[in-house]
Amino acid sequence: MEQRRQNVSRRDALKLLSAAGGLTIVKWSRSTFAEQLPVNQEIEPFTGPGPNPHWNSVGPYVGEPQKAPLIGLTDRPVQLETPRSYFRSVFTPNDAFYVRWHLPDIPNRVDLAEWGLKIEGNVNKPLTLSFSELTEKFKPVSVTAVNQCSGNSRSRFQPRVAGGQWGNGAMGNALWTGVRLRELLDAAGVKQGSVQVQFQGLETGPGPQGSGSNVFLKSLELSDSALDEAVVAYLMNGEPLPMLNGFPLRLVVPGYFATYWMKCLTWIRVLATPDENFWMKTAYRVPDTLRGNTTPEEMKAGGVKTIAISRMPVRSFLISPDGSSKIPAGMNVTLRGIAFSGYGKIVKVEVSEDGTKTWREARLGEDHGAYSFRTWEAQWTPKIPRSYTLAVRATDEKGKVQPDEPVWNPGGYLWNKIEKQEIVVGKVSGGESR
Ligand SMILES: Nc1nc2c(c(=O)[nH]1)N[C@H]1C(S)=C(S)[C@@H](COP(=O)(O)O)O[C@H]1N2
Ligand SMILES: [Mo]
Repeated sequence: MEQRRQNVSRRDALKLLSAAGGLTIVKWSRSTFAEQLPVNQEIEPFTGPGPNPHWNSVGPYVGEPQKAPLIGLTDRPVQLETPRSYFRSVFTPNDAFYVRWHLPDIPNRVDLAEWGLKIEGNVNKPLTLSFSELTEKFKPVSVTAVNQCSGNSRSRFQPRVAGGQWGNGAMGNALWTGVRLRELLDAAGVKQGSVQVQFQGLETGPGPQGSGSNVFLKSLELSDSALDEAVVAYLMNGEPLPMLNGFPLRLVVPGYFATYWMKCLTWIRVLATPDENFWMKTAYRVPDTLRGNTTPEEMKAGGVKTIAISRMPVRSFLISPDGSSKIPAGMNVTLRGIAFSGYGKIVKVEVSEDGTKTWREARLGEDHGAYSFRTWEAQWTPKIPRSYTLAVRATDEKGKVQPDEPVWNPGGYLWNKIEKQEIVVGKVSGGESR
């Protein structure tokens, strides 16, 4: 027992204890708490609409409990986008991590003394596990993985589609620590003939008009290999999860879009028949075509076969420079950014300074695992003062490379077109006047 638990450092264990004691109740009143937020010194001032105004969505900075000021998309349910500058670090800080909920009545407190994780349905031995049973009786494991909303970058879709008009900041990367989902399922004993496992969190409230759904439910196939890597996480970057990101427990499905990453996870339900609830049967489905592509015309004509969304296609981003200021000609600039893929390791990142005509390889940063952000950097010394179109594209270990063509589907999912950034190079700084 002692041996097994050494995966979690003493520091982590202490934090957990304080989570179980001091933080058992995370309480707030939305309206008052927001004003009391400490100003985060690391936040950069909004640099205004530069030549590339829409890396992030356009919205006011809002303060929510346990959160740095983030870009507000909607209030009820709360949706917050992470500003570009936070992606300079490979791990996204918990207080800057984006937030997305579907239903308006989200929990604002969880009392761990009363809370328990239920494993039920088509199992031999239904279980209710207390928070300390979860942390003490099961071996802690950690995985670094990107959490990205299926609708990240939806605001790029042409023609526009309904849904949160995210820029690129509905994503984040964290070290998740918790218990293997398979171990929990084994503890309860999945009965023969079971097909799926369903997840439910603590919130309620009316879903979309006419959907008849007042709980958010997501399910995965029991035979899905993604389940082998899934972790039920109680730590995010070594800290208890912020309430808005799913305290005290969330599902982490490395490589999969975040729609399956159930927050405030409280029910794990083994199903003997496929889940046909609104969030599986109607929402979060993509055309069963290459890249999930279709057209408004095909949709109107009907008959587009759809499948439940799953893994995230390969993406990459230039984080700095961000185009908010001119670069003097002849100056050496380090281009920096991130890349990731839900299909595995990033094997190559290339940059272009002529809008995708020619490419050269960037240097990859430290490997934090197949489903993590991978940082990259490249040197660039623009000699001629003019405007440049930088572009970045990544390739994953399956040989999938980002395309320069947009994708379109009615849900606004799976965007992974090559990102471009205008950079203005000005005259040599200082030199000419001396
Ligand atoms: N309980 C619960 N979990 C949820 C959701 C939700 O509405 N309720 N939304 C999912 C979707 S679609 C996304 S994009 C992610 C967002 O995770 P975050 O808010 O921690 O960034 O949570 C997922 N888990
Ligand atoms: Mo999402």
